[in-house]
Amino acid sequence: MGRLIVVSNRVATPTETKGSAGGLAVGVFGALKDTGGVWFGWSGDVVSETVANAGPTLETDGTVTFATTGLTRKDYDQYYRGFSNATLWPVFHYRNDLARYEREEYAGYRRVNAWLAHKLIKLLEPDDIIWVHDYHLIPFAEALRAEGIRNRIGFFLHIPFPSPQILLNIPPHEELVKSLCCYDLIGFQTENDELAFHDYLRRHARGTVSGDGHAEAFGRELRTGVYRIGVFPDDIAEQSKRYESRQHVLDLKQSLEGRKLIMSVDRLDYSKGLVERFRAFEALLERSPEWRGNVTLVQIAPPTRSDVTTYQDIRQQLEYEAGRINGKYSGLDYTPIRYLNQQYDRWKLMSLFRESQVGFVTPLHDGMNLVAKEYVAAQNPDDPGVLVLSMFAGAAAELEGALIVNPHDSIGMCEALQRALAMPLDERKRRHEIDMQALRKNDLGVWRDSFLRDLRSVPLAAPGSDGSAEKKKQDRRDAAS
Ligand code: ADQ
Repeated sequence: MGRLIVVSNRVATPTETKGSAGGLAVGVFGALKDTGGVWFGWSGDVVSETVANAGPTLETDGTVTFATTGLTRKDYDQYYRGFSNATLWPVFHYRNDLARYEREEYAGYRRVNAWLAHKLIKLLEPDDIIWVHDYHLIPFAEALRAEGIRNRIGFFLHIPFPSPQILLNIPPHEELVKSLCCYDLIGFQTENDELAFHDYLRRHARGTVSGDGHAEAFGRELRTGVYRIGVFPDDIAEQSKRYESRQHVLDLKQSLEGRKLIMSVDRLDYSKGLVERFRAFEALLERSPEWRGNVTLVQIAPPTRSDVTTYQDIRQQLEYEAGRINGKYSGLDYTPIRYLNQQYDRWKLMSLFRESQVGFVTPLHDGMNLVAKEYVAAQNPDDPGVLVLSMFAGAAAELEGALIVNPHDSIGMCEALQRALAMPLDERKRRHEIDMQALRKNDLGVWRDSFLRDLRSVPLAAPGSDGSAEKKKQDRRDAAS
């Protein structure tokens, strides 16, 4: 079996791949260890042109090589901060109102993809399979193909794929989808995302799609599939139990003085619906006076992408909302919302989840949302908390035991909180068991292994072939005759 080459915008360090019980880094690293291979991408550093052009820097751990490169300031601004996070991210999360489009940034995005692909080629062997992750790297396979690479290349999109009417807002939408069609296999988080992609191919690219996920467009044949990313639930359960009596949990418990706890954890991002969530919590205090002074919302939200203007705006808005609501409902010994802009260690988060009565996860749009899955897995099965989950998180399709809400309906969310806070033990246990079964059935290993199995089964383009749909069909006819 050939090696696995993983390509992602950021590469986890060898230490990060070992430090947590269920992170994506651990899942991907597990697959790399099985076959040996390379994890290639940006180091996270902004460097001079000389340093950027010198890389990649190689670090090995057993049979796995971590190959990273820095980006120049211009590349960072155009590829990462610009087109990836100020155009693709908002549009793919249905926020055209927050998106901007600059031709130079798009040109930079394609240039960096081509530059990265060129760097990777030196590390490739003919029977490697290549697994590319996420929206930063849509043109990556096309750039490899342009340099004559014929290996199997798969792509997994971690975020939603928008419906065509939304995607059309990005001026080079056709070029982007054409680039996607250079992959052999494209994986989506949910059926809705896959359908939206098929819809684009049929209606805007004169493509064809067959029931089994085979598609043909822009002269290329490819496969698509749904691969729901998961967690390792039993590892998380074990971790949350192991740390439940640590000092940070005891401190929190003591400070709550018997109040119920609602927990929310997100990156500080406008797609996560934090403002709407704060307002739903406000509605709870407004409409249910019995909960005033008796329930606390802890929102952990470390800032990300803070050099993108829209992220500075959402941060300001949240500070205002938290201050306003706390001003209205605080007492001398009670603060309703504890809003923390900090990154926490995973094991700490899991044990805090276990301590809370409600997990409040209400993104406006989210590819999957692993926090929702982690919250369920971290619960004490004898006294579990209740997950209140947005219908627009990919996880909602799997977690039938959660109370599903519309994040635009603050009264609806408030009613779900009321129900969750008052839910009898029997019902909580039943709902938790349903969700744990779903998490076990489709854990992180299933996600990874099924994607890689499907990628390995894609027919390889014949030597000398240009990999086009026509040539592949001819190869099949030749093989059959
Ligand atoms: P994210 O948008 O980052 O990921 P999510 O899946 O919820 O969203 O979180 C990823 C991880 O970050 C989780 O393991 C979580 O525990 C951790 N995390 C979040 N906030 C944290 C904090 N304050 N401190 C420490 N850790 C924190 C993208 C897509 C999602 C998709 C994932 C995986 O946007 O839709 O589920 O990729 O495919």
